[in-house]
Amino acid sequence: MNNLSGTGFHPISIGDQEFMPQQTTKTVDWKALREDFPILDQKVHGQPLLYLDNAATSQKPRAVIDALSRYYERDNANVHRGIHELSNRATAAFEAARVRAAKFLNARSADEIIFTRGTTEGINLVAAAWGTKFIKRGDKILLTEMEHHSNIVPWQLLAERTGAQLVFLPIKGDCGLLDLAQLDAFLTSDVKLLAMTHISNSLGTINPVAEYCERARRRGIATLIDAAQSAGHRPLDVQQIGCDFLAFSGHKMCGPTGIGVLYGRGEVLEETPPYQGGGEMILSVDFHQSTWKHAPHKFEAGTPDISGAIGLHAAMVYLDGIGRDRIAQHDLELGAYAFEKLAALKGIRLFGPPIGRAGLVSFLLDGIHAHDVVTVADQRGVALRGGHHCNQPLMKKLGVESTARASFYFYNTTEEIDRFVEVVREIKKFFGG
Ligand code: 7TS
Repeated sequence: MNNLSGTGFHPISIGDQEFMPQQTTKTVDWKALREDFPILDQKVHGQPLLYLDNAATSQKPRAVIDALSRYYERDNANVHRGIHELSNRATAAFEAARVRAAKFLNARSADEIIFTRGTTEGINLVAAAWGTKFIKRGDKILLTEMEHHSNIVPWQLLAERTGAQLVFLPIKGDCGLLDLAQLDAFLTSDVKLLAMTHISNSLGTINPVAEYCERARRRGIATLIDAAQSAGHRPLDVQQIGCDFLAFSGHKMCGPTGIGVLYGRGEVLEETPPYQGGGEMILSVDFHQSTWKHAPHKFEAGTPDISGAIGLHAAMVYLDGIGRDRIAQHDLELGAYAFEKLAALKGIRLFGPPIGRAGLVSFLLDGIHAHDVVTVADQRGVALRGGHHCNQPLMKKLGVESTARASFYFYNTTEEIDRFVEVVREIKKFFGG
């Protein structure tokens, strides 16, 4: 189904079978992989593009772009409805993506995979459907201080509706680590849910989520993992993590925008009511009442993002062709390299852990606004991000309004980080620092 072209490590698909090419070397030629990403080969403001905004969204390899155009050129039809050839093809491809997502997460069944628009919708689905049934007045929802707005605001809305209360696990200073030793004290009997991020998009902290889930589970507390920043960056195994829910976005891991996955443990999904009502999710409809399909279809009302799921399938195959363990190692190396190079500069404040960090760095230059850093960097062809990164409460805790952030993916190289650090040096000079 996915005839992947380009360089690097690619599984070859024949029919719906995947074959991994024999890898003769343990190392990946990261530079060669860049050729799979047409967008990287361009100039911005007269300089070669240096794309360091991968935490916001990643670039797309040819394999994903081709899967999308192939679908629209040959197979486009609505799913689960027709009995004509194109509809059957579209349905088979859409459901094959679900099976592949289950394999990607090591879920027990494809029925545990719900297609969403992304992480944000996945978390909103849990808050609206599961939360409305299971969270009551006086219950507590435990979050952390490093959560993205999409793992705060849905719980605030739920708390407003139900009279529940939000509690936040604190982070320690600029190094941005949680204290696992503190967790037990927070897991009181009124806590019904622990919802936390795997990797912080501002700090680069990697949380040991399996240990958090294990302690919560021992007390009968439900768990949700925000895997927006981790799904495309490291192997994920929902059974090993032991969570009830896990959400991620396709667009941050080489897939298209508009598609994401919510994993829900089978038993939990069965007792969770529907999210939205409409076509596709029902067994039967009468004028005054309806019955629902089983999970996952009861959570997927309306025409889904069919091409998005197909593009996401190609992205998962592509990433596993490289090896998510290798990508994680490359992330660690790039993160450590960038942190060390920046730490050697004077007048810079760095956020997040010095070691064991994800492939991103957040920083502030003394006396220079993060937006000015990003604007000048852009003039030199370097795409950074400046702002609160949808982490306003975290920024408040750190005592800042914003940070500048460089976030890497596997197609970034240490040479690019050298160029980025050189640009940061120039910016300091430009502003008289
Ligand atoms: N959770 C985390 C940890 C994130 O980093 C993001 C997006 C989301 C949830 C939401 O993902 P979405 O795909 O549903 O929007 N983070 C960022 C970022 O750091 N810069 O832009 C978006």
